Amino acid sequence: MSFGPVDRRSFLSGGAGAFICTLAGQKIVSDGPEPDLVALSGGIEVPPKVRAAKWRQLPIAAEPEPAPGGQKREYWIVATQARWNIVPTKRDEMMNKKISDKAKFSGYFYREYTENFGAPKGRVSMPGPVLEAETGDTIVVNFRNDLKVPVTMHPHGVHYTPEMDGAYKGKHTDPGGFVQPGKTFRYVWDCREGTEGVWPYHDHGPLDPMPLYKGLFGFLNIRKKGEPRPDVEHYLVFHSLLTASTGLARGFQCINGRAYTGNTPELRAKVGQRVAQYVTAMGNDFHTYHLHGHRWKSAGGRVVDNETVGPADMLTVEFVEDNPGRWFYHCHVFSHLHEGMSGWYIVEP
Ligand SMILES: [Cu+2]
Repeated sequence: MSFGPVDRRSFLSGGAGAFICTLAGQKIVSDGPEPDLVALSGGIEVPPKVRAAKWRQLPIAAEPEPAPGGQKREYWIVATQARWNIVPTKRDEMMNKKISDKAKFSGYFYREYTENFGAPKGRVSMPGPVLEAETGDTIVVNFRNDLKVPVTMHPHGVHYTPEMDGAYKGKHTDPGGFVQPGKTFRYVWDCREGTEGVWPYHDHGPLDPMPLYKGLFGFLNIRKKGEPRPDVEHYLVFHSLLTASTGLARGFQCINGRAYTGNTPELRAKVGQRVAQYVTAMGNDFHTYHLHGHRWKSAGGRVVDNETVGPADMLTVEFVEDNPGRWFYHCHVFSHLHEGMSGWYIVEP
């Protein structure tokens, strides 16, 4: 375990040995041992408003109402722990080689359930479910914490009151910023005019950022009311699974929790389709999103085929598909690319 400052080499190589955070007095480095988050959370004082909350009398704060013509989009989300395989095929199809490193760990996930937490909808996924709404709607998230540590859901982009921020704020923390194991909190977010776009959501509880490094992140997609959907949408998170968050012998550079071509999402589209790709980053690093055989207009209006995306930034790549074939998408930071950050994009004629 190293405690040195972040040097240029370690920063550029994906944060080997880099400082991540200090939690309950313990310094955590990216390639250090996995800290015991349950023990660490025991060393964090439960904030006064959290202790005093009447959890059974929800909602705790006043809920915003949808605008006229809008609706409540209600979700049931559970934070849960599950085994996750970073390299299920044990191969890298880009370099056509075997990846024999151990790659299974215990991840944290946002998992969607049917109404009233009836049953899980599908398998766990990294990122968590895409929460969709239109401008004028509200998003209601009934959030249950099945983990052994306090976590939250913190949204970007939408409008919310401080009670609905889902952020730990020391002694000023509201109940939604410290959802203890076994508790349920109802977040309500206002998707008013001006909040349209694709945004990340993620844990922002007292152990932040460690739960994010184990998989607690997802996407919000707020569409402008009445605006047509693209034909195909791809959601990508560029992030690292560090030894400090997996307990594995090495770190992996991941897209949606998987590393190496053949394991990362296999994106698909057909010629003529309107494609939208939403790319964000979660972690210590900046990444560059590169897509072979294609180009798009950056926010500044320049035509690009490679674009930088920083932590919690959102890159929207839009184009009409015109080039059939088997293509790569990948991060163009070379060490990231060769530690797993690449995938297939398959275009049918
Ligand atoms: Cu990268």
